Amino acid sequence: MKNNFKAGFVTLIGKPNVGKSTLINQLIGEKIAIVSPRPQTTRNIIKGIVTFDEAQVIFLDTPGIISLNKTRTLVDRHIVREALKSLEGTDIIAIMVEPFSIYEEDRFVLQKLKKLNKPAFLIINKIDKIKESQLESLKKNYLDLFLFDRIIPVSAKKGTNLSILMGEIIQRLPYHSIYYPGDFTTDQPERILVSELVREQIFILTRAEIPYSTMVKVSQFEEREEGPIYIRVVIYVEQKSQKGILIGNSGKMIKKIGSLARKEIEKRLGCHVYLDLWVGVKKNWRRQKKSFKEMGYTL
Ligand SMILES: Nc1nc2c(ncn2[C@@H]2O[C@H](COP(=O)(O)OP(=O)(O)OP(=O)(O)O)[C@@H](O)[C@H]2O)c(=O)[nH]1
Ligand SMILES: [Mg+2]
Repeated sequence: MKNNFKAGFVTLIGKPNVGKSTLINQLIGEKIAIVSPRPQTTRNIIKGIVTFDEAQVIFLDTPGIISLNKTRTLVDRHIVREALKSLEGTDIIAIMVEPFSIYEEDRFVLQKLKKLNKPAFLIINKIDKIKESQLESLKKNYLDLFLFDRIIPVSAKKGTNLSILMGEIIQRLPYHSIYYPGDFTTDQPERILVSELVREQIFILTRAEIPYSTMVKVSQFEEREEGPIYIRVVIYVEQKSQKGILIGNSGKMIKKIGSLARKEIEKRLGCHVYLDLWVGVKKNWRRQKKSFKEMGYTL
């Protein structure tokens, strides 16, 4: 390894639904983080790793930030606190925003940033949805609020300006030896990837409180000598009434979740999978402290 190698951590933070996970997937070139049109899809901090000849960038995808007094449950509050904490140990902070307006949550994140003395990038995402002329005033308004190192407009979905973004990040990284083996793309074990891909379909297909009330766990993962991998997944909801909704009329909803999730899981694992979905009730898990650990947070 050359001794002018650069390596470091970049935390991607911002309000829910701005496209953080979409960007991470694009930059890594693999789907490691789930994406949905609903806010607060991401629940855990996920590492996405890209390695070049001269640098390694470790991206941290974080759950969307809302101000703490707007969080509705203990679990929501914990998730936001953890996301904010992840700003401390990182080399570069990248705030992602939408190009339409400056929202209350964006200001809340900026306030937190002011307390940390770190290089900060502003990533304006979804520029495919606005006219270029609208960008200049938005950039100026953001610069009035904070002295960003760089402001980079992108479209994570369309891939616009992503190589420019990556170049700027590498330029700003410290000299450091490599952290992870070059072929690593994420720190998530297969079981977690699988449960996340099931959760993604729930976020896409169900409504109202259902996606937020579900916790997904892989209870069995068996590679057999012949035939597909057997994966048993339990989806927990908070109330008995939600169980019926998730299963749907004659099991229609759960079948749909299962077949779409299976396709994504097979793509990710590169082999055939038998996906066995079960639904259980964990009463009011979002209001209990013991849920943090079950969701993968260390206390
Ligand atoms: N038009 C457009 N839509 C985008 C772009 N990037 C992401 N989206 C969409 O925005 C929605 C939210 O994307 P996510 O990547 O899940 O957003 P997130 O910031 O990770 O959201 P949380 O995990 O809830 O904080 C999805 O429907 C994406 O398809 C973009 O560049 N242009
Ligand atoms: Mg996300």
